[in-house]
Amino acid sequence: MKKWIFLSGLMAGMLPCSAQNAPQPYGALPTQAQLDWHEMEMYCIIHYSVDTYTDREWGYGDEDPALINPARFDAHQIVAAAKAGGFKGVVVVAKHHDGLCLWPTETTAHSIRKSPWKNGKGDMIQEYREACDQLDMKLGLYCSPWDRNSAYYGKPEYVDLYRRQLKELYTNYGKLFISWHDGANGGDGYYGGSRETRKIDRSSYYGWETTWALIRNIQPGAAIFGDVGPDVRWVGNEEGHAGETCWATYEPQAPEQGRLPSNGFTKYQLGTEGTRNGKYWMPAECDVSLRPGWFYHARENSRVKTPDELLDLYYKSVGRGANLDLGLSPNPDGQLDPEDVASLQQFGYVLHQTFSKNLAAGASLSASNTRGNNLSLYGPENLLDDDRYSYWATDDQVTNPELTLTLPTETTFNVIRLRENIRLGQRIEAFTIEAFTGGKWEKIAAATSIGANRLIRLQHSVTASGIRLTITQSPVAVALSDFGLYHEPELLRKPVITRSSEGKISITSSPKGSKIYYTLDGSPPTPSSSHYRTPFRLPEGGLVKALAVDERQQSQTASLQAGPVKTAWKMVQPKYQGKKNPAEYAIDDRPETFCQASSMPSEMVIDMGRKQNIKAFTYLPRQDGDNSGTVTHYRIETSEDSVQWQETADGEFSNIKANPVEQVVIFQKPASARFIRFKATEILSGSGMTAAEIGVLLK
Ligand code: FUL
Repeated sequence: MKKWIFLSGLMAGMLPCSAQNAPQPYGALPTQAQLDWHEMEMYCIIHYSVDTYTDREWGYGDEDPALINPARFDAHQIVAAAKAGGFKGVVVVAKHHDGLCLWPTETTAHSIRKSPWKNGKGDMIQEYREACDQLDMKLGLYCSPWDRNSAYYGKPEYVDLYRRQLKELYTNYGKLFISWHDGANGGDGYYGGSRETRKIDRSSYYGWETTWALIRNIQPGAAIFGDVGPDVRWVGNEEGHAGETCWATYEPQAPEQGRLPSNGFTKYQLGTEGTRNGKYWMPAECDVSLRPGWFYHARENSRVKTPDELLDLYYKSVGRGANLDLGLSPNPDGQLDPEDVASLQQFGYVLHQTFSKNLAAGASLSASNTRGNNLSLYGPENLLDDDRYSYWATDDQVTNPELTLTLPTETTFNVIRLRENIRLGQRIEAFTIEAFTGGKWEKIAAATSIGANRLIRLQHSVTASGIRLTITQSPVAVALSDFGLYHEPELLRKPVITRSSEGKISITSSPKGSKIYYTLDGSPPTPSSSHYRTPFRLPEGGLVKALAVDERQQSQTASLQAGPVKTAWKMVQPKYQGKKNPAEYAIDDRPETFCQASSMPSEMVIDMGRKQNIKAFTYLPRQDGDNSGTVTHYRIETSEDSVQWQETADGEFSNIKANPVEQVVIFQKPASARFIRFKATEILSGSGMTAAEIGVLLK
């Protein structure tokens, strides 16, 4: 019986529709490479290169390849950690914007051949290939189109060189699941020594149509990712979440209407939802790093995302029909830090615990309609097998069917999963779920867009003996392939540490009732550390680490690096910048407000009230989703008396447009200062700089 259902389900998806009276496919449809990509659900992206040693997010292009000499580079350790997290493959950054090639390329001298690692005979991409093969993981590659090293960048020769790099990578390292193309383009760089700014027209310069044809020719099974596809689109943020409603179809906005979209062109108008009935099947990838930045920075060691943060992102990406692409950042030794590995492992463990058992298995199913009354081919039993393409279908005119599951016993669950047979397109628009609990039917959930996957994570567990699914909106007959009920074990969350503007530290934990322990000296907290009972004052700031413990579990450690209180701080200059976003908003300790200067160059001078020993400066860009006025290049000066000034730091806030997290500038040596001047030498757009919060860290 099982076998027959499997075969017939497969045939229904593959044979000419009329032969099996199968529903007509609806709208844009996925290719085989896209179907394979959907089935992966999660993979990692690995950033390791010169930035790992220079402590930057984007290299300038003049870095010495000799910087790369890891003592213990171990592709196996990195890929194994991804596998333990439940990820199905890795995308390796073979060349980032700095231009250094991690494989022995013939196209440029700026490569791993110039590094002392393995006497210039090493090949990191080959080592990842071997690790993936050993661990049964898939491999994908990212070769940055923007190259701040190449003298040819911006000229036609570079496009040819870039294609030769892809040819080498896609010919010599076996089968790839994805060809990953970043959308960051042009700007200042080394460019063979000319050290200038080069701008390109992102819609025409790269000749993407030709490059895609080349990729399809060498790697026909690889999905091509770019900001705007063509196979997989960027979700529009680097925070790892898709829209609550998320369509796998997409239609780019003008001026690309009517022709194939090109990578990078509409990057910041992407939005997280896609386009209902869009012309192309172009599902979203949600990329986000396990750490705040994509590359390893020791200062971010206490901010590795915890398993519960990863779970939250999982439900907001994979749970909305998108894929999750999690950034991993090997350290200068060439491996992942133990904290990163531990977080991946626990995340993988909880996923496994949750999804290895479908609690709906064994239920008896009854549908208000089954296509042609053909139960063996289109009956609801197909929802409970492991085949993503066998499905329950209704007659053409039945678009609001109901399905009732009677569970063998009262069952407790907190996650619901639905999937459509996407070989027939994305059809269902909305549905509701009721549970038979306490002797009556109760609505427990309602959601939109299903597609490849829809997960509903309930706030509280529900115990029920029956479940009713009602499709409330669908333009055509339904073709649903999976229905699952799961129980996610409850994790003791890491505590939340906050600091009030008066310098009071509060720590809370969830679920409530656990005990909290903390340290203030940077050491990891344990149950013998100080026991937190009530908020305490920490006016000078510092590093707070906390841990929650209950009778069953111990949480991950939470950390907060707090600066000194700003109650005595004064904005010396500018005095006032309009009613709406005054300069003082940059020092009000409220990240939701931001100041906005009216012209460039913009600078602010802050009086911190007294002399202090400052080790770092922090800048939080505006957090309202608009990036106008965000500072990309800065200069910081400090002074004890506001007469004599010293230049303390200058540089670039790389990748701040796509990833607007707090930026920390650590000074070469601590500065004794009462006054600080922050000057924006370049901003993203708009007339003057914006800042949500400016701060310092004390020695
Ligand atoms: C971005 C790049 O600019 C970042 O450096 C990183 O590689 C990320 C995955 O894509 O757009």
